[in-house]
Amino acid sequence: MARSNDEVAALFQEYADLISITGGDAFRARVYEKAARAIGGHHADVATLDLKGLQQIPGVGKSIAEKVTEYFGTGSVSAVDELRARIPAGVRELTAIPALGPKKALALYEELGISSVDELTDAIHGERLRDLKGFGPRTEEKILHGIELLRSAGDRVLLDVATDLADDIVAALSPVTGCRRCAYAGSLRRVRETIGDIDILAAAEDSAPLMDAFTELPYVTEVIAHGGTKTSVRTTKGLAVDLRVVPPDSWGAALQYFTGSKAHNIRTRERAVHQGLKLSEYGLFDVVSGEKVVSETEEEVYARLGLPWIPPTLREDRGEIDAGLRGELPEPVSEADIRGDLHTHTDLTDGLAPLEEMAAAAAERGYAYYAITDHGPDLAMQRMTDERMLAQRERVRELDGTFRARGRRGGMRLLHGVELNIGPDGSVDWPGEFLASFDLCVASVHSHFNQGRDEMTRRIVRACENPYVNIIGHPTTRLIGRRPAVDADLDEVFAACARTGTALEINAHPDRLDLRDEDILRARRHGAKFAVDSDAHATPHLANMRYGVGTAQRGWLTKDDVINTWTPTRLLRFLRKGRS
Ligand code: DGT
Ligand code: CA
Ligand code: CA
Ligand code: ZN
Repeated sequence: MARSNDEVAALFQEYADLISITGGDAFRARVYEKAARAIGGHHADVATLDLKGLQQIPGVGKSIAEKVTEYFGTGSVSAVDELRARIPAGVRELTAIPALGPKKALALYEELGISSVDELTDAIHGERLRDLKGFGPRTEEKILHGIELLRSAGDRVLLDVATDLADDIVAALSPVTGCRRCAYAGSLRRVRETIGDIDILAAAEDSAPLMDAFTELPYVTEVIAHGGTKTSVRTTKGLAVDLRVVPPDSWGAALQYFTGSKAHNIRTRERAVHQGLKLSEYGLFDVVSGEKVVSETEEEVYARLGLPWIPPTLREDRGEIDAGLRGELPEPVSEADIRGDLHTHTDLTDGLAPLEEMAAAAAERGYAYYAITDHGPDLAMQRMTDERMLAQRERVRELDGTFRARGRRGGMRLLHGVELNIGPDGSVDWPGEFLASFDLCVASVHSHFNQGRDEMTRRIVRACENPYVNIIGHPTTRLIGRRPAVDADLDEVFAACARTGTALEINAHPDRLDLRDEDILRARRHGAKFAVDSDAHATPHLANMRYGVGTAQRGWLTKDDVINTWTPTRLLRFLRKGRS
């Protein structure tokens, strides 16, 4: 995905927030919010578009297009800067707290002079919010909880932000003179859901040209340390990046070491010690003679320790060493195994692109099948009706098989599905007769997030027991760093999924990654099946699949566990869910 699109999207989102905070026109704020979403989801790099091209993007008029060209011309937008100057940065930080919108943030600043998260915490503990209109004890509790969520995310960034940046850096450093190899390691290579810092590794005889090129990258804002083996910088988004350069014959040992995790490394080092060896980032050495045994490839390092090569996504000390020794490591599902996407939207509801564009982009990815699952009518703001749904179905049937999937014989199969809303009692939008005509139904919780544990458990289990519900969408509804998971007895839900033939979604959106790795491991023990879905609302989102697959790997899933790696015949049998 183009980084410039993300940058401009973030800028307009900020502008929308600033308009709201400064008491500006709510309609105007919404216009910029919409434009931010449309630009973030646009398929072409907005940095390459002229005024006319920009105005082809839905929701982008002349004045917004001009701000985009101003941004790429001068590096900033004066209208945004003006509003920024009127509001202390701390107040904008306040709006990042879940449960605290721009209006409330402004009230706190104007009435109580609060301009930082710390000041807000103090004010709540001092019960100074009580007298403000709209701030009861319940709001206080919610805000404190929101602050906690924000803090637990700490300075970590979401997976897509770090991945985009790391891909760019590797691409920029690889052609540098003398660079023999370059890749990212650390938590990013292990595909953790959030990333503390990016660890780039390069192999070269002489590190100087690489270190210099690294510090000169355009998005580097600060050089924290500049050395011969390691250089650390900070980038525009505040994210820190380490570059380590090792001699080419240490590549494998260094990659193994800096990929981690720390806990996995402690285990591998123990294995080495047992065999009279010492493992470091420079290689595997004989303790007695001090001689280097192996170091060039990761495979060699693991092999000398009596282990098969262990996929980075499994290196968390969750039993991978023992499984490796027993020859029982799973072969993790890979992105190449994925044959289709089973949860996606179009502009019939809250997606940005029409059906034809979404399907064409899916075929471009080489999918054998692809499901359209727009929102059901119970999500009232989407204004879905039976007629609209059936009209979409007709179009899906017409287009079925007409998109040629890249690298495949025959056309891509289009499935017509729906994303149902699991109501507070576990019922869904339509009765069985209507649901029976869909190829598949995803069902998700979109409301009443605060139900008690028993009620929430019963609610989701009841959805599983619905013979037409095939996939539970984003099962815990968490948003990383913003909204906690719902409170439910997940073991009971997982058992119900396994029992009823309902798949659990691994929602690949980097804000969600839901289920998360640990829950996947648990669900797998119950014998449940999974669907790795993008939940795309725009064509570029289809590529988020990689994060879902990484998360599935972290949950030790093989392709047999994931229904959208299956042949169409096997998938369709599963979707019938024992119905006649
Ligand atoms: P992060 O950055 O918090 O998302 O997580 P990591 O895993 O990328 O951690 P980081 O950046 O501190 O270090 C990168 C890798 O380097 C880590 O996964 C394992 C290795 N490493 C770092 N410090 C140590 C250490 O003290 N002992 C061992 N055995 N390995 C270390
Ligand atoms: Ca790291
Ligand atoms: Ca690091
Ligand atoms: Zn959805």
